Order: sequence, then structure tokens, then C-alpha cells
Amino acid sequence: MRKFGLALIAFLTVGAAFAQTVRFEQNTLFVKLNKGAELPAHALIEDSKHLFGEIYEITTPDAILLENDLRQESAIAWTEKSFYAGKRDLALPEMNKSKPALAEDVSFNDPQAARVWAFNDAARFGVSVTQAYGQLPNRAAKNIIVAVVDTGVDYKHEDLVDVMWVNKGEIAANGIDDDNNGYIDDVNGINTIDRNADGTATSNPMDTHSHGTHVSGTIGAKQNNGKGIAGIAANVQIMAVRTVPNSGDETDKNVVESYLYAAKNGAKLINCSFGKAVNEGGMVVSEAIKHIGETYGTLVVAAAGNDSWGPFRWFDIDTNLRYPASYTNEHLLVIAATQSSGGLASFSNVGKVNVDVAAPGQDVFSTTPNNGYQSMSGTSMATPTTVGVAAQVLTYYPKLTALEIKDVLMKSVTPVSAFAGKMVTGGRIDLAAALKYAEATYPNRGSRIVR
Ligand SMILES: [Ca+2]
Ligand SMILES: [Ca+2]
Ligand SMILES: [Ca+2]
Repeated sequence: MRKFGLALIAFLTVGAAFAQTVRFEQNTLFVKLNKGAELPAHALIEDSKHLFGEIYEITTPDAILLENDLRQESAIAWTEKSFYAGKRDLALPEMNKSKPALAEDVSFNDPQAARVWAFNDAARFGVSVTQAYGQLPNRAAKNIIVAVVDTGVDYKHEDLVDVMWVNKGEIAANGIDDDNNGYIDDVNGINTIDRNADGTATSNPMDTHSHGTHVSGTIGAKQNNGKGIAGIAANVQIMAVRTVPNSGDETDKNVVESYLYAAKNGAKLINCSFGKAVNEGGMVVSEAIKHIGETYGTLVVAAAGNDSWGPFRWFDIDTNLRYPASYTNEHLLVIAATQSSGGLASFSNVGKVNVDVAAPGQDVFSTTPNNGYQSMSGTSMATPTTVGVAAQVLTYYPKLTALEIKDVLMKSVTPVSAFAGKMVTGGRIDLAAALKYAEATYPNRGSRIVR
């Protein structure tokens, strides 16, 4: 049995009058080797796992001592500890806090679909879902796998059970890793928080919060089943990856493992409705985003964060860094949140370099555990709105690369003058416009024409 000790160090930020506590896993160290070099032998290396490229995850009884020694070695490009995000509040269900607009002209038969105001067209500040479904491309619809890396997903929810990703190579509950992907009985996804005695992630990603279940419904709640709401995407399969504890205190190690699992098992989009303020380097997470983007065509879509106080003080993540949102990775799309009256949500972070687009994120009505439905607000909710739009575009243009689907979403925004200078595009995403842009710009990435 491995010990998962916790080490604490404190440092004083230069120029800041307060100490920030940085916590990391005592028994994990990431190393990147120089090209062609081999991992040096060391008494403090208990185990090493190749992650990708030149990057390894090492199990050690003492990450500090090992790091100090390995930094002297010519074989080592860099070393990095597995940092915790730091505890923080995740979005919670809201009890009738405000009354947003309803969606008009909803074509789905789901009884509460009209509460998803993002379905409205651009003139009514939505992302044109109803309009887009009225004029879908003349192409075959393909299933798209989307990973929700979050607090887990209530995969038994009446409006999610039919849209969960099912690992076809895996036989449930027989204690065997049938598809030999390194995880036993991973039928709907994995749980990196709960690990077996040998350190491998377990496979029950049930949500014990509500955050990840809410995110999942926005992306892909079952349409036209006469229950609950409708998700934005019609042909999506939700892969559940439980990595964010209810305290919000996820580790770099678990985030990297989640990204790699999602991409290797077919996810084209990763919904990343979490982030952190402190990041001592963050190289391994950033390199993982690059690796899966280039190797598997997987795009990470991340929340900008919720530190703003509206017009009094927009919180700018170009200068006040939030991770992963502030990474400069190409294979990353970062999302601000809008409200149903059209403006930016007062909590939404901004950044004319690091934030890419805006999407509905305030008063978002979606699924919560135990067949529930409630509203939540946050850039955490704007992110799955965007992922739902992206998945619906990929359904008809499944050969788009990660950078191409990002380009489609960014080039097809509805410009909003108040958003100029607050994000790269200065606009709100739009499904109808994105589908048109994809057909006009990337027809060779589309599925076969059917009518
Ligand atoms: Ca397996
Ligand atoms: Ca099995
Ligand atoms: Ca439904």
C-alpha cells in the first residue's frame, strides 16, 4: 500500500503582503528527460511510469529530496511536483435566485427544455440552438465522445443514462481489465480520486457533489425523451472522469491522468470546468494538453474562472493567472460567461489574450443528481454550453482537428461591443453560425452527404 502523504510549504510572493500555501503530493514527481536521455537510477525512485514524450511520473517516498538530486542530472530537462489546486467553492444549485428569460420556439418535447435560455437565437442572446436544429447540415450524424473531467457524473440520472459513454471493450464488474487500457471495469469512465492499493484509478465515477452532473446535462441531456431538459448536442456520449473532489482540491497528477485517459479512449473534447490560482510551473499539465491535441485531436475547453466583481473590477486572467485557463496552449479554448440579458456575467473573468469566447453561463438550468434539475451559475456552466456547441459541430464535421474546431467556434461568434478587449474574439459563440462556417471553410472535414 502506498502512502499518499501531504507536504506543506509556504512561500511569500514577491511584492505581496501575504503568504500563499502551496501543497503537493509528497510521493509523486514528474520529470522530463532531455531527448535521447535515460532516466537515471536513484534509490528514491520506487516506480516510474512513462506518460508521453519524454515525460515520466515517478513514485517516490520523498519528492523534495529526489527533486533536489535529479535537478543536478544532465539527463533531466525539468522536474515538477504534483500540486494541489487549493480548496475552493464549486458552483452549487441555486434556489430561484433570479428569473432568466425562457427559450422561445423550442422544438424538443422535453418538458423543461424552455428553461435552457441558451437555445435562443443571437438576437435574444442565446447560441441559436433552436435555429440550428431547424437547418441541420445535409450530412450523416456521427457520435462524438466528450469527457467531463469534474466531480463525477450521476450516470443513472434519467436524462443522462442514455447518453453515457460505454466502453465497448470492457465487461462490467468482472474485476478484469478486459480492454487492457490499464483500468479495471471502466465502463463509463474512471475515478482518479479513489485508487486501488496498487495506485491505479478505480472505475466508479459517480458524482457526490452536483457540479459534474450539471455540466453533463448542458452538453448532452437526452433530447426528446419527454423528460427533463435537452442538451445542446444530439449525438454525444458523456465519458465521466471523476477528478475534482467536492472541496475543489484536485491534483496535477489526477488532471494529467484524466486528460490522457480521455484522449486515448476517444474523447474529442474535454470539458474542464475547474481551475486554480497557484501553479508552480504547471509544465506537465500544459504539455499534456499539447500532447493530446496534437496526437489525438482532442481539444480542452476550460472555464475562465469566477473572480470578477463586474464593472467595478473585471478580473483579468492575462495578469492574474488562473490555470489551466491562463496557459498559452494552442489546443485550449477558454470561456467567459454571459447572462440572459446579453451582458457578461458579473462574476466572469476576462482576458484579451487568455480568454477566447463567451457563452451563456448564468442561470443555467440542467441536471443534478437523483433525477433532479436546477439552475447554477458560473464559467463552469458557460464551458459545457460551448462544449455542447462544439460537439454538435463535430457530429457533422468529425474530421476537424482540435485547432480547426477551435477556429470554427472562434470565427463564428456573434460580436458584442461590450466584450471587445475582454477576450480574443469579443463575441458569444453561436451554433447556427458555427455549422455554416464549418461547411463553408472545412467541407472536406465533414461526414458523408446524405440528402
Ligand atoms: Ca479497461
Ligand atoms: Ca471488466
Ligand atoms: Ca430530456
